[in-house]
Amino acid sequence: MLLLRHCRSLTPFSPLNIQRRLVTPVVASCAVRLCSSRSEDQRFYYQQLHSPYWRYGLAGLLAGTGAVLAYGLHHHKAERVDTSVLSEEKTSSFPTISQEEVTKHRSLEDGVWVTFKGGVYDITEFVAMHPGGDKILLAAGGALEPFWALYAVHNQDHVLEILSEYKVGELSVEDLRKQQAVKSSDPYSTDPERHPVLHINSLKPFNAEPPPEILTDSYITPSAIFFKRNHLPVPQVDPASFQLHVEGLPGGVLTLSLQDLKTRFPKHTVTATLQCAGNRRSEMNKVKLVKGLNWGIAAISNATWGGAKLRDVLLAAGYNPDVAQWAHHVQFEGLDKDVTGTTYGASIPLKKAVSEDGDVLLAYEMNGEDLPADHGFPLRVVVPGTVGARNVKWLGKIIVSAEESSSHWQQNDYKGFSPGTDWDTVDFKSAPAIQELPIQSAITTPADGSTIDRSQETVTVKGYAWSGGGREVVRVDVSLDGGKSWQVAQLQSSEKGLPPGPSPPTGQAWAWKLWEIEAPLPPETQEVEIICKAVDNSYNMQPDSVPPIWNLRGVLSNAWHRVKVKIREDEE
Ligand SMILES: Nc1nc2c(c(=O)[nH]1)N[C@H]1C(S)=C(S)[C@@H](COP(=O)(O)O)O[C@H]1N2
Ligand SMILES: [Mo]
Repeated sequence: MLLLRHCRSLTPFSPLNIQRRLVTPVVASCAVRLCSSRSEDQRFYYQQLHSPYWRYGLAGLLAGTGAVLAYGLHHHKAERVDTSVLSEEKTSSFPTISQEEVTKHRSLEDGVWVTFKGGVYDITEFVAMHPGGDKILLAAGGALEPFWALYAVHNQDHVLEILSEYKVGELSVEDLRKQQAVKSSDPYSTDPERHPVLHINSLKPFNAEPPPEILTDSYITPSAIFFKRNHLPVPQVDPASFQLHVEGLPGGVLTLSLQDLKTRFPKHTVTATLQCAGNRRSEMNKVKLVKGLNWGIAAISNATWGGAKLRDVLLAAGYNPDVAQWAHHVQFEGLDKDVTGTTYGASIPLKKAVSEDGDVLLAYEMNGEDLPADHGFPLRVVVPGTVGARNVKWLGKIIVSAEESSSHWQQNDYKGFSPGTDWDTVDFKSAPAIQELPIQSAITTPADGSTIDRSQETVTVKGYAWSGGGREVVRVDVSLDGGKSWQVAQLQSSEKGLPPGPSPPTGQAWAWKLWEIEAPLPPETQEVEIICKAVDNSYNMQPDSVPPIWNLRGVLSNAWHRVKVKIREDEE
């Protein structure tokens, strides 16, 4: 708690955009993890930082591809500096600048300003000159601290030295004070703090995805940037009094505390990708308007979950094979409620729940730490290979039943329909609830609409690929000419990078594969259309275009992913 308050007080927020302000303690700890998962970039910047050329490391540090940070230390120092900034008698010779003014500077054209420890810096020139400059723009107009916390930076003194050359002012005292945001009676006022880099689709309830270009920077998605999909306010759950009720089995109701779950059952960890049914919905919207949050390509993330196996808990509650004679579903109820007291709920097939290989977890840990509030603290169900919606967070009750969950989200949502079905003709009862998701892949770099210099000769294309039901992605094909010719990308199936490690057991490929390919730029063209498509071990492939799979809710959007990139011819 203490840490949380400190964080808040050291981050100058933008008053215009309150939701961009937040950094959590979770960020701090995941930052360390992120950096222990190496990537080429990270190592590059790390080495740079410790070489005479460390100045070039700043791009990486600002951009977030920086090296390891002893966050606590940073934290301590930052707090001290802030206190002095807050004291009325300022001795600085720099002009006072409001956050509003800073916020106006978030592009190369308008200038790139950032704040750090109460100082305002104009880093336009720096951004223009250095590689990774485009990533720095993620922090433009706001505070650097949350980015440093996310990506973990140490050697702050060096960075401060570089920054000092660009200092243009001091942030106004009022704007620093605005950080102590006043909480209201808003049901969302107790929602946790979030990382400002997230692209927000809806603030209340909170729905956000990471920028694609950082999504595939690490095989394990840091919890702070893991996509967040809430239908309701985040419930406040006291872990000490928390109880999970397991109902519907011959043993009667089994009630378990968090402690029981942690001590009475063996702990398992599973690395599994979660994907929202609405991932890539925005591409369906372009074909014809659909109802739903306008997700880009990043409503998908990968984490290592730790907890008890649902199977073990059901066995403890009296499950035996006879139960399968009458029961076919396991229902889950969340502790998050709407104004009428209705909770979020969903169900999965009993077969999946009790299967030894199904790996369904009652997870109390995400990436080695307690579940963050947004991801279901203190307990959620993780159903590997199954659509996000069934992975019920803030889990309060499990019911073994002959019926599916009666919840709106099981019955009247998260189902697929024909492109010809509209809101007048749709009959939700006629379609099965989405469980296992189809094969999926998308390109995270280069970004759609970006420009590459012809002198580069090659382009590095990166992305993710995943399939539902534990089906393993076995290949990703990439085209640079709109689909006429194809090359096979290299797959990465662990934190260790390329090439991929051994395959998981058949039917238990729960985690995504990251992939990349360095491909020659096609000659004599000013624009390339880059396409990716993945293949799983059942030889399921993605459809080539959106119209044939368009549906009124915009779910299951998995057409070939396409980005257009311009090639700038060399001048002279
Ligand atoms: N209790 C509860 N569980 C929930 C939800 C919710 O709103 N409430 N959203 C679901 C949906 S639609 C998705 S995609 C995933 C998102 O999980 P995440 O926020 O951890 O990424 O949680 C699922 N579980
Ligand atoms: Mo979802």
